[in-house]
Amino acid sequence: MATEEQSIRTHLVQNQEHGVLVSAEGIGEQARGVPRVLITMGSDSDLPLMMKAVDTLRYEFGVTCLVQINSVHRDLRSVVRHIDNLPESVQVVIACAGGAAHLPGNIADLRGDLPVIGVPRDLGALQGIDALLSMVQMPAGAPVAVMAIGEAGAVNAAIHAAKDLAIADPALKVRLRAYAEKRKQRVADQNQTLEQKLTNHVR
Ligand code: RP5
Repeated sequence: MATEEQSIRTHLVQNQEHGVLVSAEGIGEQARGVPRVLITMGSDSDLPLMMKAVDTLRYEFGVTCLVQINSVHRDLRSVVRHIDNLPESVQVVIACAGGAAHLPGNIADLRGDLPVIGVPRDLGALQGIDALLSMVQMPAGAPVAVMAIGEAGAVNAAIHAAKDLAIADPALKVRLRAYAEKRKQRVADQNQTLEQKLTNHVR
């Protein structure tokens, strides 16, 4: 296993065409582990949004990712090459795009063996409605699990990917439960300060 991990890492670090490795420890050579999730997007203009998914996976769940730009409208052939040659360790794909967002659906067709989660970007005249509908209306046979438009979608894509991995990873299940507990705590905290907020309210 150590040798297999080493060969995946060496391949990725030496060949940026295959994406950039990201983990809680760092980026590229500083990253640790093998990538379990591919986070891909049509343009690096999608990156600020998709950092929500990257950071949720690496910091909340300790999942190492491969991050890669793939444009089906600007360089379709390289998308096919990349997606056909993903490291074996990648078990889930998160794909973001805005506008006529064909990337997740195309990946779902190319990789019948991997779950694909789509994140529609809030962009342009239609503010993500176009991307949402492009992703969600897949024909039977090539499903894309489509998240909400924008930031909530990017975070939820990471949680969904962690849940997919947790099916065969009890330690990840523990981290998912801890994450859910933190959300509950937020409600309890808000109730604690509620009386003060009501008192401060000026009519
Ligand atoms: C899509 O077009 C990308 O995913 C991005 O959301 C959008 C705009 O791309 P840029 O023009 O900013 O590169 O394919």
